[in-house]
Formats: sequence, C-alpha cells, structure tokens
Amino acid sequence: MSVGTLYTSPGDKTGKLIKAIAAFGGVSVDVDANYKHMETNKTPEFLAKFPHGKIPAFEGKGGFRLFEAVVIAKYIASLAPNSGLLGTSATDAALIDQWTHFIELEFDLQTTMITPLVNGRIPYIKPLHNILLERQERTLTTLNKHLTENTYLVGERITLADLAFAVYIQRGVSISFDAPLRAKFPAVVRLLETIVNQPQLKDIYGETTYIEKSLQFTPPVKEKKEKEPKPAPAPKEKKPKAKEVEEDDDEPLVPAEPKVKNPLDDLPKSSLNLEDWKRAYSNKDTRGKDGALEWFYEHFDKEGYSLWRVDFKYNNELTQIFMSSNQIGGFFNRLEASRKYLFGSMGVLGQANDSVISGALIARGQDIAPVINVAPDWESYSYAKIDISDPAQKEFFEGALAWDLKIDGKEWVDGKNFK
Ligand SMILES: N[C@@H](CCC(=O)N[C@@H](CS)C(=O)NCC(=O)O)C(=O)O
Repeated sequence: MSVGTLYTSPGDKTGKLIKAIAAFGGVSVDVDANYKHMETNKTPEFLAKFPHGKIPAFEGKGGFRLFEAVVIAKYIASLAPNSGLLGTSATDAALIDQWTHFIELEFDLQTTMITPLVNGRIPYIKPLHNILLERQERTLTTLNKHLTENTYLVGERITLADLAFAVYIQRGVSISFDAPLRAKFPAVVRLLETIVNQPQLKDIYGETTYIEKSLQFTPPVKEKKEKEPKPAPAPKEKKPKAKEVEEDDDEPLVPAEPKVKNPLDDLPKSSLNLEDWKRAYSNKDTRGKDGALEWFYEHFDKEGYSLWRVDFKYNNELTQIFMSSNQIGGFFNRLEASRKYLFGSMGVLGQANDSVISGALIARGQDIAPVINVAPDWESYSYAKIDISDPAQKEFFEGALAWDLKIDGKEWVDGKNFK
C-alpha cells in the first residue's frame, strides 16, 4: 500500500533520491502524474500545502506533509526499518547524516553554481569558478580516501548516504568531475557505478553521462570590425594576431596555435553549399512557394549533411525567457569554430518559468559530435537525428526553421539562428 504521494518532475534530481530510497526499501510511494513543474507548484492549492512552492514535496496518507529532499528521503527510509538505509545504530545514523550533508553542501552546491557560470546564464567570474572547482576537488579527495578504505560510506551495507552520494556525483560527472579527476579519484567512481547499477535502482538513476573535460566558459565572440567606419583601402585588412589576443584581458598572451586541419574537411565534397543555404534562409520566407525550405529540399545532400533535433537537458532550470534566449546565444557563440559546418535554428518555447529550449541543426557529415563539441557545453543538450521521410520529424524540422514550432502545447516565443 502506498504511503503517500510524491510531487516531483523528471528533471528533479533529488526526486530521484526519494524514488531510489522507496525502491531500495520496498516502500510504495505514488508519484503525482499530473504535476507540472512551474505550474502546479505555483497554484494556491499547492502553496497551501507546501508554502515554499518547491519540489520534491511529499504528502502522506494522513495529510502529513514534508518538503526538502533529504528529509523526505529519510522519512521514507524510516518506513523500511529492515532496509538498513538509516543504519542500525545512533552512531551510524549520525554518520549517514554527516556524509549526506557533506556531499550536498560541499560538492553538489558547487555544481549548482558552476552550471550557470559556464553556460553563460550569469556573468562569468573566473576566480569564483576556480574556488568552486577547488572546493569540489577537496571534497573528492576526502571521499576518495574514505572510499579507498571502505566499501560504502557508512558500515558494510548500502545506506541513504550512498544513494544521495550517487545522485550528486552522477550530476557532477556530467559537469565538472571530468576524466582527469576521475582518474585521480577512482574509488568515488567505483561507488557511483556500484549504486547506479543496482538492479532495483538502474531505471531510477538512468544513464550516467561522463564528460571528458570539465565544462568551461567560452566568452562570446567579439563583434567584427564591420560596424566601424572602414579605413582607406589598405593591402591587408586583417589585424595582426597579437592585437586580437590583447583584448582578452583574462587570458595570458599565447602564441597563435598552428592551424590544425579539421577532419570534416576530408569528407567527400557535398553538392549542398552551406553558405548558399544560409543566404537562401536569410533572404527568403521560410515556408511557401520559392521559400527557403523549398530551396533546402531541392539542394539537400543527405550523404554530406545530417539534420538534428537538439533539446536542452535542463529545461526545469530555465526561468526568464530572455535568459533562456541568452543561453542559446551563448551556445551559438561557443560554436563559432564550426561555422563552416553548421547551421542552427533554436528557440525558447513556453513562458517564464515553464519553458524549453529546442531546435534543429544542419551539420556536415553524419555524426554530430565533431561539429558540435567545439562548444564546451555541448553535452548540456541532447541530439537526435531527424529523418525527414518521417512526417512528424519533418514537421519538427520545418517548425524549428520557420520559428513556429510547438512542443507539448508550448509555443515558440523567441529564436536565434546560427548562420
Ligand atoms: N533544498 C531543496 C531544493 C529544491 C529545489 O530547488 N527544487 C526546484 C526543482 S529541482 C524547484 O522546485 N524549483 C521551483 C522554484 O524555484 O520555484 C531540496 O533539496 O528539496
């Protein structure tokens, strides 16, 4: 019999912790299927029950209510006393609290701050980014030492601390706990893998995305000189390299790197000229007779190019529309090095505090990674190949290009192109 109802959304990472505790402890908890994030939690009914208006939130059968993820997790674990999730002694219970709060406050809080810093949602402050990374590394050092000497965080069995650890570290490995750090802290990775692969937890934790390189902030590309009045014609228009670097007061002056040939240049020549497409898209109406889409279908070379649906992975973190729009702008800026190989049309759909970022890309070759991984935050998005012989996928592609795409009733409210 269910012990109550959990309000959470698929993007709510700590809701995952509560589900994991319930599954591991064999406690049945209903998840409110009608909950709509940033909608339900703003209603007077929800706020009357949970005044802070955040998820996860739990309502027991007798009207008992709780918020704060770890607290709900502890309560659910207490309903499964034989599970060992809360330990078997007062000292174990205290140690479980210690590790859980330690990882939440000394590791996950830093992840929460690093994410908007590197993806440009808040102004980038390098010393702050460095402090956050240093703090995480210090925490990982402590965890790794402990986990080199112990199988689990507390005692000889899985406890709530391990399940919370896996939630926070799983998020960390997709943002800042990168390959070099993972090589340094193998015991931390070992416990993460142990937890996320428990048969009853696998579906709850889902796939773990391991990033190679910690996400970095890439400053937007500075506007070219076009806006300035042109000087009298000179034999060379380009400024010397050192001058360009001078403007980056944040970075040390380094000699220009030798030009490396991009493997995408070795692909067989394509009949689709991306520059021509970009011009057609800019100059024509997108839909209709003689429109850009008609041009595209006439010239599309499906061997030389591929079409992709792109979706932001953390839509539940989006708030104001202009900020989501800036997010796309930042992403496009960081894709500058792939301008020759990529066209993009992405937008924000929905309304403030309930929006998604989605769109379509036209990329050189058949693999999206080599085109897109020049942007350090490329893994904040998911990519699915679009097959335009499928009417629904074609409709998506056209909607993204025409900026009239709708997703789950959410309408396109702002868009940007990568041209
Ligand atoms: N300290 C809270 C944080 C909860 C939290 O920030 N929840 C987010 C979703 S992940 C939320 O409900 N945000 C809604 C809002 O900001 O109005 C916990 O651990 O439960």
